[in-house]
Amino acid sequence: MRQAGRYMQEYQNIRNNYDILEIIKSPNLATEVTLQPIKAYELDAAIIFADILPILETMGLKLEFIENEGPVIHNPIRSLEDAVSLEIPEPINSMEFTLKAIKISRKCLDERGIPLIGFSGAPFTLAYYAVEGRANKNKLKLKSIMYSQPETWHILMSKLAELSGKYLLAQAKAGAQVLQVFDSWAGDLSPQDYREYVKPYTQRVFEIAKAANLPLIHFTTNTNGMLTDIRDAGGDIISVDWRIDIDKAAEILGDNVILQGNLDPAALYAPWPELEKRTRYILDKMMDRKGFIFNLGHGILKTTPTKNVKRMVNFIHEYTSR
Ligand code: 1CP
Repeated sequence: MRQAGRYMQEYQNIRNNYDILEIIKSPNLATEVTLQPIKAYELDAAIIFADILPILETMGLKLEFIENEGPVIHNPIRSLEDAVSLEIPEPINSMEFTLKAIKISRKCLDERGIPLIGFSGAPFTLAYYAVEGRANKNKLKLKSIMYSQPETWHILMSKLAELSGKYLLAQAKAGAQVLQVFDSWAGDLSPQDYREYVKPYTQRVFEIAKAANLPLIHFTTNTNGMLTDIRDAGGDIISVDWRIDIDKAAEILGDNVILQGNLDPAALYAPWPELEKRTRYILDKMMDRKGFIFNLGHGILKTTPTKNVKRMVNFIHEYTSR
């Protein structure tokens, strides 16, 4: 997830000639990058090469990815008027580039029997970028709107929820076979703030996306103190980070959801016996759990040694087919 290709030489080669938005907005390049990890490793699914942030551009926000800094919004949301002025155009038109990339990628993936994951940001994580404008760990601008401008918050979060839900449906229509909702920063909230200010809007996204009749994945990090709230916000599959034992998460979440996770991305830097031990630890605990999806607990890191990725993926296949 995220930066799936960023640690790969094949991706760097393309990035030397294009910036990230150019790749995302070219369906052919986006398809090529989507396929890179599939060609390199025996993975069970592909994720469309896109980002959670371009949808904000369609609402009227000015997005730029700055080298060595990250995403910047040049006209962030700070007032009621700003939130009111946000547009909700039909993603079928406004996100046509990613929808085309999904269509083209599906053709190549079908030959290999590999399913394609589409995705969108959850309202809170999108609001973080829309309001702060640039990275800000404390999220003080975001939280002060949340606490003290209820109308601005409601309008902003409602619009993001509608758009995110519609975008997921558009991706399903274009050919995505699984839909993943990224709420990467939900864990920066207290559980009671999550329930009061965020959960209803995430629920709305899942409610809209349900019409696609596809498996829905709910991804968060740092939310182990509020896993049941995350589960109740929606999703057939709950993604779990490495800050909790996976069997403990399973116990908390109960039998009605599927789990995804939960390797620490840093484990891919460990010598093979250490990486194998950590991989096996998760698999042994989850071997009998229906539908379990082995994954990293967050995005793969930029300097990850690719030989370890390959060895781990092969090991998982061998170990689970015995
Ligand atoms: O080439 C580059 O500049 C690398 C950076 C990069 C990449 C490869 C960004 C910038 N986005 C992406 C693609 C991307 N983003 C995918 C594609 C599919 C894949 O290959 O995995 C996906 C699923 C995302 C999702 C995404 N973008 C999330 C949610 C998941 C997560 O990792 O938490 C978030 C929060 C973003 C925002 C984003 N995009 C890029 C950056 C540097 C950031 C900010 C991250 C941050 O604030 O820490």
